[in-house]
Amino acid sequence: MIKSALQIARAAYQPKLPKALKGSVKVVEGEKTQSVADQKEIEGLFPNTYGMPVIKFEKTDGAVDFPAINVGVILSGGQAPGGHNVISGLFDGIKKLNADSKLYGFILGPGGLVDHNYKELTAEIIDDYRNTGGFDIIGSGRTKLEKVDQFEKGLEIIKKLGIKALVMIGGDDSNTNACVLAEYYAAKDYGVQVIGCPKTIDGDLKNSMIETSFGFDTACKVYSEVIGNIQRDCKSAQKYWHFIKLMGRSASHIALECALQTQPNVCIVSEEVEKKNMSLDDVVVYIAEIVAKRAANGDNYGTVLIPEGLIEFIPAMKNLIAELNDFLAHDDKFATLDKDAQRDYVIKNISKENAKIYASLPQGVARQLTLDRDPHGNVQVSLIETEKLLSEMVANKLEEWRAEGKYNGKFSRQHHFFGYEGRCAAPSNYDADYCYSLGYTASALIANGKTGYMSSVRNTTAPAAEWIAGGVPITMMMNMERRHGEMKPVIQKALVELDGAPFKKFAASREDWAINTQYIYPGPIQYFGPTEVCDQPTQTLLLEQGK
Ligand code: FBP
Repeated sequence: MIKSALQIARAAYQPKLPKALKGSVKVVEGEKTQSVADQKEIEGLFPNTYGMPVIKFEKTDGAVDFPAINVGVILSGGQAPGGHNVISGLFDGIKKLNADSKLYGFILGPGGLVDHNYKELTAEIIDDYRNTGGFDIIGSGRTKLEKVDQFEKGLEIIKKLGIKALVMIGGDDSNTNACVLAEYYAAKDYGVQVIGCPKTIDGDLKNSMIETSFGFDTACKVYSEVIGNIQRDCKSAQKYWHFIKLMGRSASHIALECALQTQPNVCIVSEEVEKKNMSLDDVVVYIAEIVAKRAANGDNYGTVLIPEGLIEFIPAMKNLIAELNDFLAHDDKFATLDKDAQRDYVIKNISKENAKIYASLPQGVARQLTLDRDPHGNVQVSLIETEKLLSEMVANKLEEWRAEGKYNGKFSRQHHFFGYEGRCAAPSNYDADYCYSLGYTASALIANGKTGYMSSVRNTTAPAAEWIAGGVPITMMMNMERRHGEMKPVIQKALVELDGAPFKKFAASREDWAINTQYIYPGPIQYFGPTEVCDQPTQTLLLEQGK
């Protein structure tokens, strides 16, 4: 591997650990737990892993003799900065227990377990990946581990390699599957433990016990750096409006965090759009009014942040997408028509209400809604260029207002999408420390015989020495939700809370940011330097913790 100068220097960084993990640990058990909702159903589905207590680790004196253990690790779903540090923390943790312990990585995600595709992660390999971004040490994948034959196939290789515990590093769905697997292996008495680790840049896997998912910090810092740079360019030239779409799937945590870090002129929060039952036109009018007000002050420039999942949160668009999914799934004629005929055909064959919305959409977006579909036949919402959709509709609205004499400005547009460039960045100090601690904690959970737990590290806005390491039963985070037409137990996704401190801070400032240019330029992530520059957690976390 050819290494950059930063990679070489950064390899020497020793991630910080909570005080409790620095020597031998003892388990302190809390109260027994319940699932967040649907307690009866979840308890019935997880009789062996339901109701376990939250646990935390405390330092204890004296070394404990521990036999060598073999552990398997899987990276699941989208990349998030810090995954390599979870693995290095886990590696160091099991080696500390016994130098003969071994770590096996399953290749390209959960599929690697089922297909028996693995490699042993030796000290030499681990050292090459410490404090680096990416998941390329073993690769990741989106295969869902949910069927009994997959669990049994996995067990064959687990037995062959003498693996005592599996660590699943993933988002809400992967950790749901980890919990189902833990329950299955416990029910069968196979003697295999399963531990989860909270990963996703989207920031939507969090609750009272999991403060944040790893990768959110670094990804938001990368996006905020570039948004800040664009804002400075924008203010210097004073000639463009920049429409910036941000990754994050459904929840708007990334857009909100970037807004708090950079103070753009506009940031749309999908959860608010849904709550206020806003139409697409309402969103367009909201942005156009800010453009017009700024133009009246001579400011024909600005920035607009748009969360990736917005379209699905606009109730009318949601209905349109649902009808299109259904209509196109049962139609044979659409695919045989040419482009223009396809648009007319859809307009004639869907409900009047939805046809009106469909007809009002720019050609390109209307086309994306009917063409780009996933293997289940659903619209791939993340491929819809919402930033272009909104900017085009705002331009049309402003032209209407110009004709009515209500607007007299210039509106030149630029478009951006920030997503993949943030997912594999070298982890910030926060993520490097947090991930290493999560991995190390996973090793302590394994050593203490736990299964069906998610590794948890809390109090992370305090110095790392004061962080609280422990485990949370995954069943505690579950509720029943309809998936593919069936009620299933799943980890509840955390959306932006409109009565939460981060949104409230944003809502209280946004009018000022809209009209009085108040841009902040966060600059690039710093890995070396003063702690107030290098070790800041996200604004979201600080505000949530009242700091
Ligand atoms: P995870 O939920 O698996 O962490 O993935 C997050 C994410 O980056 C989303 O923000 C985005 O919508 C999606 O993955 C993109 O997926 P893909 O990498 O398959 O294009």
